[in-house]
Order: sequence, then structure tokens, then C-alpha cells
Amino acid sequence: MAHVDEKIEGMYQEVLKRNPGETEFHQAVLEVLECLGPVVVKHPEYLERKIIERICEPERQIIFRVPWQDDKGIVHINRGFRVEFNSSLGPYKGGLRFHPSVYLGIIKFLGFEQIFKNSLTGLPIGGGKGGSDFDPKGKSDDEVMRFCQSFMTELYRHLGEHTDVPAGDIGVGGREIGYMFGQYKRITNRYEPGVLTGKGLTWGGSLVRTEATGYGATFFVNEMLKARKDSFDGKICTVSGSGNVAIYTIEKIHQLGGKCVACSDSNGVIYDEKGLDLNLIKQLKEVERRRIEEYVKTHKHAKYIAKGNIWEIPCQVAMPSATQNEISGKDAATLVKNGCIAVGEGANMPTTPEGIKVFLEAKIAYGPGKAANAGGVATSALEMQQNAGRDSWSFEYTEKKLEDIMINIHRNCYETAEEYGAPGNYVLGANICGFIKVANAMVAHGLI
Ligand code: NDP
Ligand code: 2IT
Repeated sequence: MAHVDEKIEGMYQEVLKRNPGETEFHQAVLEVLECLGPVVVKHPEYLERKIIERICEPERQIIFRVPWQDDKGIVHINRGFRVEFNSSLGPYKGGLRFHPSVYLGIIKFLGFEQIFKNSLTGLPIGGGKGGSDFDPKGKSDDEVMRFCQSFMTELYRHLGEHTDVPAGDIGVGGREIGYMFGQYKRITNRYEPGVLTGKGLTWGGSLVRTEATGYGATFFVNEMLKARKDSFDGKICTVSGSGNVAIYTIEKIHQLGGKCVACSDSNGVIYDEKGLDLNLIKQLKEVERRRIEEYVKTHKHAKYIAKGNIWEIPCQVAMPSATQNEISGKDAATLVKNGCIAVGEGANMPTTPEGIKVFLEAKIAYGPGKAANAGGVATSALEMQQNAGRDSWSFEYTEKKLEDIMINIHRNCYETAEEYGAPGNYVLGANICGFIKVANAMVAHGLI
């Protein structure tokens, strides 16, 4: 993936021109387009039908005002987004992110990646993403509820189990999905569980959805290790973040015999040489909604490194699970130098282009987000299946399905990379494999 093929270069320039200032979107598009040179040679119909130009242009983009009142009665205005990117494989599907850094460029990069990720799952879901620049940090439950109700009061008209089905992402978990589901039900007078995923277990949610992204990413790394005749057994691991994805990544790493020694949040890093105490992390983050810094209050042997860089801690397996561009070229070089042999991305686009280059050149096992973290949305699609059949499956059955899906994604990426002459390059494998399925469906549907 050195450069964009000359047949495609003009399309990338057009994306830059039509979407000024949206740097994360440009980055996500470039990574995919760099892989497509050999694909359009095999499939000239994609050029004729302008599939790449069409795939880079969202089908629909919705931007709306979200007014709400805090506990003191003060009025606040946030901006809401939903980018319905591509519906060739199914209804738009993808999470909602509530974070102050959210703007159109972030939602478009996430929506674009989601198209290919969802295609890789093998399940019938199109790609979309949404969110708001609302910051849930430090807000009361009531404030979060009022915000979610206002957000859904506009968004509901665009949703539906056959149209667009949001879920969680950064800043959106079970609590927020609950408030949004309640408001959707109230406005529409329909108990329509299939309209959101990540729901509570007593009102239409699926077992394993909470765990799915972290478990899935760890299954994916396990497959990459197996392909190299290796395993998690005894491996020292680090996982950035301490949210939903990080927590269940750590859990599965421990179940598979690895030892996770560090996690983080946007303020600092926890290093626990003995292996992280996950029960404490769950209590702090899921129950009490506190900062990870408090880990060392009860675990005096562990270290809290304020403003620390988790990638400087030596590990054999690194699983970035916080946010985009959290691994720079320098961080990647440090990881490789310290003996890291595998990287599995729980987060979306956590590695910068310079970092990806370092991992690929070092030929370590590098699983890009759109493949490695697809277990979350795949289990969302399993939740939709259960909702459609008014059914609910056991934990064991659902987890087995998730594991099989991740094994399949790994195999497809691995084989596609070999087919296109780049064995071991999961970036190329994921981008090409994810793209071809969407492209073929778009050709079949005609010019729409
Ligand atoms: P959470 O909100 O549960 O946790 C996010 C974690 O990442 C927190 O520890 C947070 O720290 C940290 N973080 C977020 N933004 C930043 C930032 N700008 N700088 C430093 N740290 C940051 O979110 P999730 O665990 O759900 O999501 C984590 C990643 O996984 C995201 O990239 C998301 O897109 C991706 N993902 C999530 C899926 C899901 O099912 N939830 C599915 C697939 C991918 P702090 O509290 O200090 O902000
Ligand atoms: O990035 C992602 O895949 C998600 N945030 C999950 C999307 C979903 O619909 O479950």
C-alpha cells in the first residue's frame, strides 16, 4: 500500500476538494483507496459504474440542532449528526458517538469505515454513523436523559428496523441507548426493538453485545497468533482506554491465558505488573463512573502515570481500544522495538498512517480496526436477528456465533491478502474483501 493507483488518484483528489477540512475522513478514504489499484484491474466495471466515486459520497447526511436544559435550568445547544453512508448490503448500521471532539469529519470517517467493516461480518447490514459534540462527562443521569430525549426527538424520523439502526460508540452505552429507546417508543407509539441495538437484556437486548467488541477483537488477535503457530498463553499485553471495548478486551485476554498489565484514559495510564484487577476496573468504570486513576487507591503496588503514554510500556500484544490516531509512527516504532509481535485494533483507526507503515514493514501481526473490531456490530446484527424472531439466545450460543464470525473474517482477510500478492497484510485483505462485496451489490442495484 504505497500509493494510490493512477486510475484512482483523481477520485481521491476529488474527495479532498469536496470535503474540505475533514482530515479524519480523508485519512480513512486514502487507506482504502490505496488498496484498490489491483481490484479495478480485475473489475473494470467498477470504474465504468463509478463505484469508488459513489462509495465516497454518503447516501444521506443529516445535521440537526439538539437543545437541552441542565439541572440548573440553563439552556445548551449541541449539534447532532447521522451520516447514512451506504445501504447496499442492508439498513444503515453503526454507532452513535457523544464526545466534544465530534464534527462531521469524524462521523464521516467512522461511517465510511463502517461500510467495509459491516460487509466483512457477512451479515446484511449497510454502513452509517452518528453522534454529537455533547460531552457526557460530569453530567448527571437526568442531564444525559434530557439530552438523549432531545437528540431522539429529531433522529427518530430517520430510523427504523429496515432503514437505519444505531447503537453505541464512545460516550454511548446502555444508559444512553435506554433513554433513546424510551423516547423513540414514546414518539412513535411502537415497541420496535429492532430500531436500536445494545439494549438492556430485559427489553430486547442480546447477551454478549456488551462484551462483543472486546471479545471479538481478542478472538481476531488469537486467530492472527494461531496463523503464526503462536497463542496468547503467557503474553504480556497492554490495552488503551478503560471503556466498554477495553474492559472486555482485557477480560478475554485473561481468559485466553494472556496477562494484561496496563490500561488508560485520556488523563493517564495504569500499570499493574501483577496483571490488571478487572473486577476493580469494572466497579470504577461501569458502576461508579469514576476515573481510572482511582485504581491505585486500593492497589498501592500499581502505578498511575499522569499524562503517560501507554505504548512506552513493553508488551508482546497491544490492543488500542480508545480512539482514532492514538498510535503515532514513533509509538509504533517503540512498540516494535520493545518486542511487540501483534496489534489488534479495538478502536476505529487508532493507528496513524505512519504507524501502520511501521507495523507492516516490521511484518508483525497487525489487525486493522475494520476487521478486528467488527465483532461489536456483528453482534448487533445478531441482536437484530433475535428481535426480528422475537427470540433470545443463550450466552454460550451467541458467543460461539461471535467467535465463528471473527474466525471467518480473519480467514477472508488472510486469503484475500494472499490472493492479491501481499501475504500477511490484513490491511489490504480487509479493505479489498470488504470493498468487493459492497461494490458487487452496487453494480447489481444499478445507478442509484
Ligand atoms: P467508551 O466511551 O466506553 O470508552 C472510551 C475510552 O477511550 C475511555 O477510556 C476514554 O477515556 C478513552 N478515550 C476516548 N476518547 C479519547 C481521546 N480523545 N483521547 C484519549 N482517550 C480517549 O467507548 P468504547 O469503549 O465503546 O469505544 C472505544 C473505541 O472502540 C472507539 O474508537 C470506538 O469507535 C471503538 N469501537 C466501539 C465499539 C462498541 O461496540 N462500543 C465497536 C467497534 C469499535 P476518557 O474517559 O478519559 O475520555
Ligand atoms: O464502530 C462500531 O462498529 C460500533 N460502534 C458498533 C456499531 C453497532 O451498530 O453495533
